[in-house]
Amino acid sequence: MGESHNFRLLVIICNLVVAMGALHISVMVFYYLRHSGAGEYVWSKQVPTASQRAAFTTPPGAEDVAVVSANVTEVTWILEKCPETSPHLVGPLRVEFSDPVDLDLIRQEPLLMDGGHYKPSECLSVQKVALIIPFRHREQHLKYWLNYLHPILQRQQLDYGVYVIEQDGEGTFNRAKLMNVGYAEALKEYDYDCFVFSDVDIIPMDDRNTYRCYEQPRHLSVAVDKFGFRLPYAQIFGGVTALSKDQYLKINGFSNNYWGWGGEDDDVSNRLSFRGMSISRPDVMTGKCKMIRHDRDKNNDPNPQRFDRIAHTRETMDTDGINSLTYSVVKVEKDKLFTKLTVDIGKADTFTPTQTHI
Ligand code: UDH
Ligand code: MN
Repeated sequence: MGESHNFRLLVIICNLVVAMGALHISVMVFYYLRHSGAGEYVWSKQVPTASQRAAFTTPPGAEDVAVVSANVTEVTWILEKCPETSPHLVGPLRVEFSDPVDLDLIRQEPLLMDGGHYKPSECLSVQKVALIIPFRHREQHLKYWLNYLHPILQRQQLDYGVYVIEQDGEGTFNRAKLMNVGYAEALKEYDYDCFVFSDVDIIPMDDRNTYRCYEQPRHLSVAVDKFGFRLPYAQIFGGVTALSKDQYLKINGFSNNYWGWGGEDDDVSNRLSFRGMSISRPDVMTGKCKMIRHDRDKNNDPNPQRFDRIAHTRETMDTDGINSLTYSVVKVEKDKLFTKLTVDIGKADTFTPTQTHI
């Protein structure tokens, strides 16, 4: 009698322990989900359906939510779209080029993937942004760019990839053609819907200047220290700009024919107005930027043809652009902080393509 009483007591205690364990786990799961960033979750034991999976690959904007499945646990939840304004922004930033740079510190960000790719885990980015940097012999500038921009882009909750497009050889530099190459190569890797083209030496001084695309093509570097923190002229579209895939294709990308310094940015500005688009900009406080001081580069002297070329954008833009781009990739380097493509873009007029794109 006493023994069976003890046994029943033991069973009750065991059940209690199991019940408390279960309660503990449920509470932990509940709080884990509550605090992992997204607001609302649907908890289910099912793997996603085909249409739910399709929702995940649908371009941002087309769907309100995407379904992400964790295969291991077969748990499905709904990850909400990132908010219009990221809660991580801090506003004005200290940008000093005399400060030491420690890129290994930047490389430690756990969500950063090889090739300079990142996407937030807490929400679904509204756009997939490729950052394209035309480049040659500016190693020190690139270090500053990476040091400042990665943390900013992460605070902006962007799904992004960094592409450094290096012109091979010592021929005359062609900034706009390198940007076309960046567009084409980035799209081979990922379904980007927004392209931010940035000089390697321009750093934003406020993280509210979001490096994404807008209703109209965006000029982001509106108040550069070099120009006294104001726009030098109304139609300027150089430095840092953002175009959605649609906006870029509407203007047939950029001209491939501006060799040497100058004019290619005004040509883009012409293309935009000929296709009925306008330039959008942040306000001058948000749009403050610093440019690293530098001398004129070798093999990038002012292009004497530039005035003549920008006078003829309307006639040339349909046949000179992404639809006529030729180049070949000479080398690919994957760093944790960027993908660097060294490309042969030929030289003015006499180029014989070894690879044709589009
Ligand atoms: N770029 C390179 N390597 C080059 C030339 C240009 O990487 O040899 C890229 C780089 O991303 C740079 C961008 O092209 O930021 C634009 O070139 P830039 O910086 O020369 O253009 P900017 O408008 O004109 O700064 C500077 C003219 C030099 C003025 C010198 C007087 N102090
Ligand atoms: Mn510069």
